[in-house]
Amino acid sequence: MADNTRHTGRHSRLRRAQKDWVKGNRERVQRIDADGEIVAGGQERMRPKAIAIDGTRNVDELPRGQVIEVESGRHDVLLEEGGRVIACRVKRGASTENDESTLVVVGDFVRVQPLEGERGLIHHVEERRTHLGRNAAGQIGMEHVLAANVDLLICVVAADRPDFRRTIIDRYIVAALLGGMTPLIVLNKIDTVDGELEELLREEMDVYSAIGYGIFCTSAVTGDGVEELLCAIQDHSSVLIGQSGVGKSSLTNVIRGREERRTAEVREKDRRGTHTTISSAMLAVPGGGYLVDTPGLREFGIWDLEAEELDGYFVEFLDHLQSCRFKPCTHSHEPDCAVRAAVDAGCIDEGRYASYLAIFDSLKGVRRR
Ligand SMILES: Nc1nc2c(ncn2[C@@H]2O[C@H](COP(=O)(O)OP(=O)(O)OP(=O)(O)O)[C@@H](O)[C@H]2O)c(=O)[nH]1
Ligand SMILES: [Mg+2]
Ligand SMILES: [Zn+2]
Repeated sequence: MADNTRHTGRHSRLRRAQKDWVKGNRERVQRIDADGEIVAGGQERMRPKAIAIDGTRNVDELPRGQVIEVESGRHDVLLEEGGRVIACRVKRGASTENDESTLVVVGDFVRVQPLEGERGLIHHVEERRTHLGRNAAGQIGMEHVLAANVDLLICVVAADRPDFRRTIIDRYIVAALLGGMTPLIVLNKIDTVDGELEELLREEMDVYSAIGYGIFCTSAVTGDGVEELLCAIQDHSSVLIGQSGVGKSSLTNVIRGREERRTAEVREKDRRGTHTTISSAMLAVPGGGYLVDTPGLREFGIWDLEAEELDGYFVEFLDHLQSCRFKPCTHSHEPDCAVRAAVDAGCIDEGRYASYLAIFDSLKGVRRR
């Protein structure tokens, strides 16, 4: 397992310090006027703000719930008390304990003001224990969070597109570790290949089991490997991630034994999906735990990691890092680099090393020819 404590870049240190400051000064920053609106205290507009729904109550007294489904502006919240699900909107100026990121996502714990007709208003979003985030395209300084408070990240790729880029899996793994989750890798649609190609793909997957990650070769059509996957996720919370058409919703349906999530054929010519799933939904897993099905992604950029810190998120590099001649070493061109020596000696997989270089360059904003 990668050592998450290496995540100590300037940016992250600054954000942590800011968070600590806000926590320590919560009392000072919350002052509520007679209409229940927040009035910034001595420190202007520091977050988290406490919002009162009337002059006397603050968010801590509002019912608490978890967001179990998000679809274009509608957030279904399961209330802790009574177990009701209410359809919520987010209050303008709602407060959050998560800076620079998507305000409300599936899995978030929130404080809501129930309204008539099984509806409600989200006033406050609690700090996320874990999260799956990526770089938000076009939004500088914002993390696009896809799900929160789940333990396992299930990275799905499909065998009917054996051209899947390994860097995709490797990016998901880095994002999982950054967000405090354990990655699992699923090669779905294993029924679509046989013979040598199947062997080659299974070998590719073995690279991940060799470095300690759970791998599952599944078929949502024949049910192959699904029982093993179910055992691994039972009693845990997990989120499925992968490109459109790899079979996330189909797997969700077979795992749950019900055709609840809509699925659709991939395009014949390139086997790409058609972005069928439009909501992120948290669903119960038989025997315990829950699973979040998400819409397929086109791009997945890593958020909030300095290129120089990337090596700490490649678990199999960790034993070698101290032996590089230069410190820091980028493991790309430096002489006497222990990581490159380990690649040459066959101790580190070449594909993983190639992914490291590609991700390193993307974090640096460099394009390798
Ligand atoms: N042969 C085969 N087809 C599969 C398998 N899993 C899914 N499919 C098919 O692949 C297509 C896409 O599956 P979905 O479950 O909709 O894919 P998705 O990942 O949820 O896609 P988005 O919701 O668009 O992100 C459907 O036609 C499924 O029937 C599998 O294991 N084997
Ligand atoms: Mg889907
Ligand atoms: Zn090195």
